[in-house]
Amino acid sequence: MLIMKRHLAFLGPLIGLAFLSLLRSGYPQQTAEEACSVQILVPGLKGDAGEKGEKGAPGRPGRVGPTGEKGDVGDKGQKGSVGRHGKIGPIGSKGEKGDSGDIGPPGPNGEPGIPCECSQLRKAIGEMDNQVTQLTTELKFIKNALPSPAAVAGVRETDNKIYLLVKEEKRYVDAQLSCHTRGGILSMPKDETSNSLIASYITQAGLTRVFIGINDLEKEGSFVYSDRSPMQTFNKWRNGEPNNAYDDEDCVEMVASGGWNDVACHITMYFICEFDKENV
Ligand SMILES: [Ca+2]
Ligand SMILES: [Ca+2]
Repeated sequence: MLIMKRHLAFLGPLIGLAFLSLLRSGYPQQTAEEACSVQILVPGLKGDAGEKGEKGAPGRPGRVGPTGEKGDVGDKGQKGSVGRHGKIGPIGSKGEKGDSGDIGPPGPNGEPGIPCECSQLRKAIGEMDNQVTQLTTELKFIKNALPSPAAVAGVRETDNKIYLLVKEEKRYVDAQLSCHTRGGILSMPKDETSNSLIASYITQAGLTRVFIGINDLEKEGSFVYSDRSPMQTFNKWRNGEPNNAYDDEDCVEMVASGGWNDVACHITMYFICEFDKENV
């Protein structure tokens, strides 16, 4: 019966409507029992207010509000602590030289020396002094008596060089050795002045050619002077030279006109040595 009542409660409004429609359509024939069962389905009076429920869980956070207006500038903060040391700066310019210090006290006396046999040394030094005096006198005589020392020896000279024509027929290496033995070097014309001087020297001696100090013995085609310095822009190669003829020309001759030609090193001819005036 209870289950049925619930069904009826659900169907109440529908049945109520049907009941009303029956009244309107002129079918009032119904039993009292039927009317009673329908009346139970009408909603009851509103009940008393229930007890207050327990406090609910906190709601979700609300949206972020709009940015507020800028506030006034706050008071100045307290002074911070001293920072770390900065990087070392660049080295400054050199300062002026300071004044000299006072002269220090004299050092202690040294130990007594060993007695030497000086008499022989003194004698030798005395003899050398005499020789130097004698040579100086002779040289003075030569300088005064003749136009120039160069004329005496038959050499040619510039401000800082002396050139000597050696009239001995030698191969290139022997010519070079001969110049070394004399305290010089096989002549190295490195500019127009020295080249023309050597050329006129050859001409005046009635010669046609001499060895000069240029070669490509170490590396074919790479000419160097006899002091091993590489050839600079200055050169006096004759037309078509150097041609390394027969694949056998590594030494250099100068002809009377001043031109250069590479020749075989094993042929012999006169040669010209040069000397630094400082070393003579
Ligand atoms: Ca050559
Ligand atoms: Ca040649």
